[in-house]
Amino acid sequence: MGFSFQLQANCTQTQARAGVFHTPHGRVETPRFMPVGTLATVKGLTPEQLEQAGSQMILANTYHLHLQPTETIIEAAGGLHAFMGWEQPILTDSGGFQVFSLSKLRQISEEGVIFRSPRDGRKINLTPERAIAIQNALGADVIMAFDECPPYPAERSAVKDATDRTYRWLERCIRAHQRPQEQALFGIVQGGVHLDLREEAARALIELDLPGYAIGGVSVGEPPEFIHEIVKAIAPLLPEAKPRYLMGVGTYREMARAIASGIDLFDCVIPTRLGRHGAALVRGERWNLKNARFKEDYRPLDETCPCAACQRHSRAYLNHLIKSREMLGYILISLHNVTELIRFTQEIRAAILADRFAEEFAPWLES
Ligand code: PRF
Ligand code: ZN
Repeated sequence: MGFSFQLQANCTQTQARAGVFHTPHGRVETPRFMPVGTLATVKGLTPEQLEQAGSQMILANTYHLHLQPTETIIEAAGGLHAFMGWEQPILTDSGGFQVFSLSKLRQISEEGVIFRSPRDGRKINLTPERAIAIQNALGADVIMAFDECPPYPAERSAVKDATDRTYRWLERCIRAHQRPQEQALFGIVQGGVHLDLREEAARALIELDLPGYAIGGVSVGEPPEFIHEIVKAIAPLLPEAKPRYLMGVGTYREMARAIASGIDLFDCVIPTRLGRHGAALVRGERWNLKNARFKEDYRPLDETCPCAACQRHSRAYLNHLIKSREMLGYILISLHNVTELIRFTQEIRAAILADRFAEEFAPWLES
């Protein structure tokens, strides 16, 4: 029952930690990468394959599920877990970020955001109260505050307004939340590239004593050095005994460095997006499987990888499938990519538990 975060080890040379986040649908060992299942499906993968890939918590999106099939349908099915056949932890993003990144014709006010549905042009009003009501109906273990993610670059004054509004919206989210025993509401630190705004936002959020905290508003087009600078300054300010989640980040170097600053959770569409384009993540590199160099390469993609794509098939077979646009090719590469990124964070976790993270991952930690 309920939520708790148990710290298991602290790295002696960095701020990295290993822990276990307990949720009503089971445990999440941290640090850990979470695959993205926007529309209640991690594209191309069955729940069984997700389990084999080592997924513990997966993501879904309020914005997309509200438009289709709607929270009414999902609630009537018994919630997101039952609807999608995934009995392990789920996190839903609030829709704030997706409205800003996906819909044109949006109007932001203190009340919330009005936008046109990209499906049928109908006007939709998303407010902190609506975003929480939808997430309460979806029933994920972790729900996210409704925030405003300012673009990059943006005027400092605009970033300050968005950050302050995000705080006022958070207060409304907390008041609107109907299921705090079953769903943990995480706050989101915004503030763009302005460290003073972010610090102020983090301190105000901490006062609200939420069950977890996220850093949002990064990886929105700014140079990667900004991500590291922001995470290094803000993650250590967040409560040590609560999970820390860096939203929308899932590249090897950015994850390794964020873990070194004390981040526990990540999500990113990269592994499935690349998979759908026939690109595999192999030990930090991206390989386009369409490439003729794989035509007669009968070795597995990565002989150290436990996924079905690597255990049963060859690069030559994957090359053939992708060249023939066979859907199995995209599925196998997505399965490999998700397995690979989760495995990367699992290996980091094992290294932290053995207090060998700084040495073993040194190449990833350099700037
Ligand atoms: N806010 C929310 N979701 C997000 C982000 C954010 O800032 C980002 C930014 N990296 C990804 N997903 N609610
Ligand atoms: Zn593999």
